[in-house]
Amino acid sequence: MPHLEHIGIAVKDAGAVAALYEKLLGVRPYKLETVTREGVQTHFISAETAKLELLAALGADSPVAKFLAKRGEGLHHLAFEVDDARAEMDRLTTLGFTPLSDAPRLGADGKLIFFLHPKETHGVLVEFCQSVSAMPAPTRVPYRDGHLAAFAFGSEANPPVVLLHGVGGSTELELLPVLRRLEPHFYAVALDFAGHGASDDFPDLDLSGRHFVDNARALLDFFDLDDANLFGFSMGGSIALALAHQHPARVRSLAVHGANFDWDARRVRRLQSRLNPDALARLSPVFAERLAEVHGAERWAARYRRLQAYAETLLDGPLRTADLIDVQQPVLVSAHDRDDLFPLEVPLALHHALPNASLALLPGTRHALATADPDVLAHLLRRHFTSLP
Ligand code: CMX
Repeated sequence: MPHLEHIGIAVKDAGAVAALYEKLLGVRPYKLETVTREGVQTHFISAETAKLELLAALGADSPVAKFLAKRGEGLHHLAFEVDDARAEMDRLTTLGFTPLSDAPRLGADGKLIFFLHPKETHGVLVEFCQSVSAMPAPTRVPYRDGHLAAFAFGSEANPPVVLLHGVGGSTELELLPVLRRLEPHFYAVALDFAGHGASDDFPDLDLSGRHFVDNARALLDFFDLDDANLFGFSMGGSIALALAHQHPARVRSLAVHGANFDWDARRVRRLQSRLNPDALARLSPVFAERLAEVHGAERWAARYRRLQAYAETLLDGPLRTADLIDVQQPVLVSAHDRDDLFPLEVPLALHHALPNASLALLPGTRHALATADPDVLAHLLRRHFTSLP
């Protein structure tokens, strides 16, 4: 069922209207985006169940300029989010509507959009939109003799959250849906670890948990983040815990999903078999194709082989069970209840070992962040990170 994604409001002076909504709702715009093709500059304000999109005209040809001249400031359109804009357009055309474009086109906020004329919809311009969430250009964080890639979302005025992906994953592969949901409320910065995603390979480095902790510390330094909230999936969760243990003053609170801290030879072997590129290409060809898109066609298999070697280092990782008692920050431990890599005992034991932990189990059978409902996960994270004193 489509939901109301945003309400477009035509404005003459976006600054004045933003100041008004700050008085009314206590929130400032979290994003400003120019969409030249639509002739608009947009300020986005989060109003919880939907966004407000303040639309200012870029020039006299803009549909918004025409609207303002004819009708003055006010409600410009309602936008409903659908899973598939093209299919929705076809459905509505069959019902006799005439969409304003031949095909959905790229609008603001990573959305494919199309409109129905207000003459067909009782005087209100109606937009349908589909999230396509293209990756923004990475920020290149200098690290050793190369660069790590980071992706920043939302307003710097909001509380910071740093997101860390799992082994063999990346921001693009695992974190994007959650990032988009945190964007209105946080300054959300995600890191691609060395040898992952858009980061460099650092071939001279023998990858280990210590290096990944150091990657995350470099990110905090570069973005000048103190008192950050951390979210990590799987390996990213262990790295978040180790970072909080080593640099307690820099970490306000943590959330870890599908993280393991207790490695033995059997668990290392299971992880290594998952990182076997030949087996993966055979068993999950679609995922292997995605990996080729994100890491590069030549590179992903080599990167995965290198991570099989990294898995050996987990037996002597940067955080030991005995260290967990010293992680004093509030930690939300979450996992899928039927995770196929780490059994339920793992999050339960982690919850038990941490002095200030809460626990959330999500229904799910796979050790993959992509299978978690991003609305549920983002809701849990937001509650955890904002309910702190
Ligand atoms: N809401 C309600 N009525 C509207 C309207 C709106 N947003 N825009 C125009 N109208 C009304 C006009 O008042 C006019 O009514 P009357 O005939 O009763 O006077 C009628 O529609 C025709 O208006 P027009 O000025 O002749 O405008 P056009 O038909 O040339 O264009 C529209 C209207 C909707 C086709 C055009 O504005 C359009 O293509 N809009 C879609 C694109 C857009 O708005 N982009 C900006 C937002 C982008 C984003 O959200 O990213």
